[in-house]
Amino acid sequence: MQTWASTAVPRIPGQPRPLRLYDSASGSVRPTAPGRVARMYVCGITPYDATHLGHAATYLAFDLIHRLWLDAGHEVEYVQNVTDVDDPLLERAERDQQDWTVLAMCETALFREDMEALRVLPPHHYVGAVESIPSIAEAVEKLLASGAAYRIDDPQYPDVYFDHTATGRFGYESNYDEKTMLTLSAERGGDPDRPGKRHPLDALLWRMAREGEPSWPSPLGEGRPGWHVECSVIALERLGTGFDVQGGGSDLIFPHHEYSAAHAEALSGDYPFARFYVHAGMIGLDGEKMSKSKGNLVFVSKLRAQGVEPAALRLALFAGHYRSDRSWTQQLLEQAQARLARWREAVALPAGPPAEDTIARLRDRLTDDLDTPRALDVIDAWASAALTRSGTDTEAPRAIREAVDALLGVDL
Ligand code: 5CA
Ligand code: ZN
Repeated sequence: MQTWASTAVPRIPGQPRPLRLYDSASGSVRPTAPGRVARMYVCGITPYDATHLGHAATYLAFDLIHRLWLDAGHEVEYVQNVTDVDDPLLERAERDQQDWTVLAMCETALFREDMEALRVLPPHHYVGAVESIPSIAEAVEKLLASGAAYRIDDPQYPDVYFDHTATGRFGYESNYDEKTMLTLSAERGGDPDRPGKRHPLDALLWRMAREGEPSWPSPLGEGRPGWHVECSVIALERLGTGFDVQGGGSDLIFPHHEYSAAHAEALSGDYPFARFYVHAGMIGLDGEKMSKSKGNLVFVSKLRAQGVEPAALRLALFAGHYRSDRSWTQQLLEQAQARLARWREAVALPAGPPAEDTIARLRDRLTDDLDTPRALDVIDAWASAALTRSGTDTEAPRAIREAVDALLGVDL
């Protein structure tokens, strides 16, 4: 699929730091240790509605990882998918009497525009589920052949399911107990109670064609793929196993990332699928998670149309830690706009305090599990000092502007 346009990232002086991140599987903050090429997969959107601030916050968190690896001298190979066929998309198209392919195309185009406006560095491979169907069907055949998958006991729809015990490691990514897994599975697109499965935790790999649903011919029989295997196959094909970061929002910890890892590990015989499983907290509005199903959404495109600067959205979302669940408020936006104005005023001065220490501290805080609230404080302190005319370094304003651009993606 077509991706979106990139912005240039300035190189900044000084000593980069290794990036430390919280990994859901080990439950600890550890240093990432990519090779020359850092490899990242971030789960993309299901394009049935416009990009809301929750999506934006999640992709901005992974944009920081991208930028910090670039700063540390790595090349970054970044893959993102688009779930351009799945139940929620088909249900929305049906509700609105719209062609599901047109809905997916329009919402994906709007997402690209929003990401570009937010200066999110684009993935190198932007891959749709539909275009991946032949590879997914091949992978499901392989899982059937190895005994990691089976046909459900249902003569009308003999769908293919994954035996969740196939790798012997199921549960290592989320660390949830079985009761929690069953509850979350029922809430998040799974079907624990479907009759004919060997175990309630076995997950759908291939859904045989139903009347009125899109389907594709395959050696498995006409049908369409399950959700988790889409990401396993797209990631394995582009990045192989043992890549550095698998990412998404915390609602993907289970079931999605648990099954994506299990499917991929059963397919490849290799472990781990990803070295880090990184999850961003949920953005809410008025105390509830912002989600398409609840309809309490604040759209990036609407804010942009109202004249809100994407740079202010970045600063507003970075004012909280990426892992914490947090609420969007008008006040958060106003504080970010004021901060942006202050920073701009400071970097427009002919001189300021030296930038080296500030840049070193900015790196320290960002590489400490993306501690953006404390990173913003560092720039606030420099800006305050500059605005009280306490510095004489004529190079400093440009150096700060470039560091804020490279590491935070904020254009001053
Ligand atoms: N297509 C799948 C992933 S393969 C999917 O979850 N799509 S999505 O459109 O529902 O979500 C896209 C990304 O935004 C996911 O990483 C999801 O975890 C994240 N996300 C969704 N809602 C929120 C929210 N309220 N706050 C933060 N992130 C969110
Ligand atoms: Zn995914």
